[in-house]
Amino acid sequence: LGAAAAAASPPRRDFISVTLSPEEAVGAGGYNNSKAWRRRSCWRKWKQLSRLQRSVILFLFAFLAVCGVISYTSMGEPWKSLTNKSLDDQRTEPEIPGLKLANPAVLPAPQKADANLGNYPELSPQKPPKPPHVRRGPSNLQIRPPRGDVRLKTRHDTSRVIEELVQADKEDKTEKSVISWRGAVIEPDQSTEPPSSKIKEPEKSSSVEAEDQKEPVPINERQIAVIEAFRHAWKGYKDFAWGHDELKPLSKSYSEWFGLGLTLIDALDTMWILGLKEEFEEARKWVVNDLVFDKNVDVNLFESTIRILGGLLSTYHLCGDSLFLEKAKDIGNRLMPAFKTPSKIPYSDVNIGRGTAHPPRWTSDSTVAEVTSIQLEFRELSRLTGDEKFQKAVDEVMKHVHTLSGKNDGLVPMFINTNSGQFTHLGVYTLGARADSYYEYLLKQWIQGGKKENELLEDYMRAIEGVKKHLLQRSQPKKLTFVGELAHGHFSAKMDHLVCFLPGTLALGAHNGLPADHMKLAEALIETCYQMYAQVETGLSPEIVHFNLHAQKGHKDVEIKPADRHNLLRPETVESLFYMYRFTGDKKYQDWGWEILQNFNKYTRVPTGGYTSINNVQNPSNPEPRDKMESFFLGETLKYMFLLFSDDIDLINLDKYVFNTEAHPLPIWVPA
Ligand code: DMJ
Repeated sequence: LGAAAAAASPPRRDFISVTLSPEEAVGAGGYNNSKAWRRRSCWRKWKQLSRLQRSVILFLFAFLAVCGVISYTSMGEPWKSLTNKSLDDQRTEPEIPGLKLANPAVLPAPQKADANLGNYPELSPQKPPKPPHVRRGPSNLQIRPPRGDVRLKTRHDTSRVIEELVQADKEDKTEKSVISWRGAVIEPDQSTEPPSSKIKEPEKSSSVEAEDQKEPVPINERQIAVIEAFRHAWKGYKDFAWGHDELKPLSKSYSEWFGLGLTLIDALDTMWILGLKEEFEEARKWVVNDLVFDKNVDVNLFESTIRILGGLLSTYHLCGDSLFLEKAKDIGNRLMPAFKTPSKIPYSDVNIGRGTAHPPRWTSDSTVAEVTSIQLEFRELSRLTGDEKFQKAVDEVMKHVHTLSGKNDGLVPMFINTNSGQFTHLGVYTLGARADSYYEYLLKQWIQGGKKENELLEDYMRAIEGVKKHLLQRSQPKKLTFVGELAHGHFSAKMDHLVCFLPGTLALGAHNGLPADHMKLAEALIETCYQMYAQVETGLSPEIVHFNLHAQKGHKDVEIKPADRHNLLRPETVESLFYMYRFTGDKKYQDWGWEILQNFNKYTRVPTGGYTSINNVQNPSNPEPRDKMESFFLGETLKYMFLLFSDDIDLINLDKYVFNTEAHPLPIWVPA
């Protein structure tokens, strides 16, 4: 075939002829990219080849064609059977070992959402939600003791704890009941592998009807105060920043970050939980009519995952409206280009309109917290859609990070390179910015997946041991236990407010069977986080504190540097107070939260609507408003306040839901 083709080809010429037509001479370089130009150019190049070169090329083409015919014949049968299946059943990507995906896909058929407010009978601003299993009062709020007499001392003990937990989990398999929450019904799948639970169309099952007859837990004065605060914040957003990312309450305008209505999306599930029917409906209409992701805009992968994807997924679960799942799928797909890197460690930024991704301009590193705190959301998206690519991408990141060297007793550096996949800037360890939610998501993924993924638990347990060994210290004079930082062997008594997520996470771990000393540590740390507010003039915490390690006359435990004395309305302490109250029933946690809410009202509330970040928590007469309300104030801070003040453990039951790092509750696949 090759020889025949070669014989048929025209004889080689010894000269090159160049003919420029007017069309070819377009522009300075005489180049235009028209098809005709490209065709002629190819033909000329072909003619310039020697006979031998042409023969080789033709032979290669022939060879490839033969291979193609052979492989078509051998793959014919499976291909035929594939094409007979529905689109949803076609899985061309390899299966993740140990992962059974719902097959066929579990995405519920699109549900027509009602614009009519009357279709949310349980949603009322003045009424509490109707939870499935109403239990009242703190008497039910107890720390569940760790299974067996499990105590953690050494690494060997860590593996023993894991083994014991796995064993206990096996023994603990009991009949799981249907979970319901305001219409969304989830039937936990009894099979052992995630993600395989099936989300059903919102419908009233008989068990839900029975539960509806139970007495609702009335909301209390403090919860009403949270609703009032939310409404005030929402008023500012609605009046001056509607559909934009963040409210600037003083200048009565807005700021854009991604141009995707960030505050509105972040606040959707908060409105649902607070029972703000009208506000929710209005926001939903905006999502229907105005939320468009096909935009030439760069978004941060982590921030848009936790706020937008997380917010849409949790709203879908709470209200059962498939609109939110469709939007979640859309943004999820648009974020996927971030994973196309040499190492599969995602880039920090994605252009969601163009489908391109890139690292920041100055580096090819991503931050460790960012690439390891998108898993809950993408895993859940896989479970709901039946499309495994989302989970596969994020699981790969976790598996890779699990194997990396450069950790210090489970503590991770803050940066990871997207080309090499290795940690960079080694030797610096913090539980604050750039590493924080790595630790949080180890535990929460383990919980989300039904406590079966041992590598996650192993990494979490090791990390907590690392915290105890390297980062814990006590301050003077009050002997507050705090988490400092380690830089190349030097301890620094610096603690970000961000670290205050840790007591809540530790308490959640203890509630899920991890050692009781985790709860002890949580109790000590939440006291410290509270003191970061209580020892400051406005009663509001600064962004960063430094603890005194030596007693000095007239000095408190907490010192604040001028550059660190701002407060961005962050949620972490209130978040941890919520967990502590849920698991202990100790009212002091509610009282601390109440103090904080009052101080937010006193120093950050803007009379014309909205709340503002402030620059100086040490100056009650002028806290220097910054003119910005972060979306997480509505998404997280006020939501955790409302939950903290509630005595209804089924108001987002922590055995059925796990909160993402932006306070968006996602279902636990195999609930406890
Ligand atoms: C939120 O976006 C998330 O809680 C994140 O994990 C940390 N930063 C803010 C709140 O402080």
